[in-house]
Amino acid sequence: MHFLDQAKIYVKSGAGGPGAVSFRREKFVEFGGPDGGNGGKGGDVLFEAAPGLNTLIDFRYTQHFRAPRGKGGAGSNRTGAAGKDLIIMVPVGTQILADDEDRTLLADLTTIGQQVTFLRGGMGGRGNASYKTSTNRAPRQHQTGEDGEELWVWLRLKLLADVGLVGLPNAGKSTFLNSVTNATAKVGDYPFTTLRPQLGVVRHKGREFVLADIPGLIEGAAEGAGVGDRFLGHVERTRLLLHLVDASTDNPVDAWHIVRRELDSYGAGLTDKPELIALTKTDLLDEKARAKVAKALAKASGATVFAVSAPLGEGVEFLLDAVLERLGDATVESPQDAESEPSWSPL
Ligand SMILES: Nc1nc2c(ncn2[C@@H]2O[C@H](COP(=O)(O)OP(=O)(O)OP(=O)(O)O)[C@@H](O)[C@H]2O)c(=O)[nH]1
Ligand SMILES: [Mg+2]
Repeated sequence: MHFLDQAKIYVKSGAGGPGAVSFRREKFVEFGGPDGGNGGKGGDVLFEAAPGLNTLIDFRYTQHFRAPRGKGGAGSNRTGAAGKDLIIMVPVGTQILADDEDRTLLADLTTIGQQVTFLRGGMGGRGNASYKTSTNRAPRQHQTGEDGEELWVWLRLKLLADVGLVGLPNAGKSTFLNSVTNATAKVGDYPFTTLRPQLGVVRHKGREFVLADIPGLIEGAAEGAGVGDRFLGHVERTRLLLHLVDASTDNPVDAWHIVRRELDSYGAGLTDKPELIALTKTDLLDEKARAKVAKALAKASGATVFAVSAPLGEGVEFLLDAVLERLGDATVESPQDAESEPSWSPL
């Protein structure tokens, strides 16, 4: 499936319908008079966070969104029908940004079903009946109806996950995602196997959380090297970064530093997030080499260094325990585990 996390669209709310100019003239009715109704209100433009969407790809094909205008008023004091509101469905985690230099945040859709009224439809114009006064019994005044509002905006999808995997290309991020979730991310022994972020749900010890796998970072990613660093937006809102370092590379400490520098260049508080560090591919090293690498990395980072081997499943449980502990109350109870618990019975 195609993935797109940024799109520019045009939105316009409906104009109000014009007010009517009309007079009541009936053969046997003594008193006529103005009876032009008001125009209907134009449709609003709303955004709604829909479940089951995880890309903005649809916006590559449709970029213009216009809510219908209100209908005009009519004789016999009939108000025009309001234009129907236009609801634009977006994935959860979509931000709506202004098309200005700062990309000002206008709206943020973070929960399923959340709706934001973004542009209001124009008010309907007044019909001539509403201008009737004791001195002006036959007004021909009316209004045309207020214009709708229009705007170009950027949609930016920032996936919502609890934990973000970061590391150099080939660090084993996707392999890890696949080993602890139901995801089937592509794995390959070449850099940049992963080109789009992918989410998976980890179920561990009766709790669950969402893990995000993103493309690898290389030196200079902030300046566009490799596939750049824009996809870091997808880990911006995580509570924890899980930094994977390939234990079998020449210099794991360097690898860790490179990624930390790129996280720092990206900004958005990524380096302030709690980080768990784990060496991967420890099956490729003997015990002595493994201990040496872990020690050097612990010294450089000042943190505990975990070690995993995805094919052997070694160290994975222990690492997940640490992730759960760091996430604390942020995890939710796993519904699957809750169901499998035997139900209580007095017998
Ligand atoms: N021996 C061994 N190989 C591993 C382990 N984890 C990953 N690999 C291999 O390392 C290579 C890269 O793994 P990926 O999971 O694709 O790495 P990645 O970090 O997702 O890479 P990019 O998507 O390119 O950034 C693959 O050939 C994997 O089979 C491990 O624990 N042990
Ligand atoms: Mg990958």
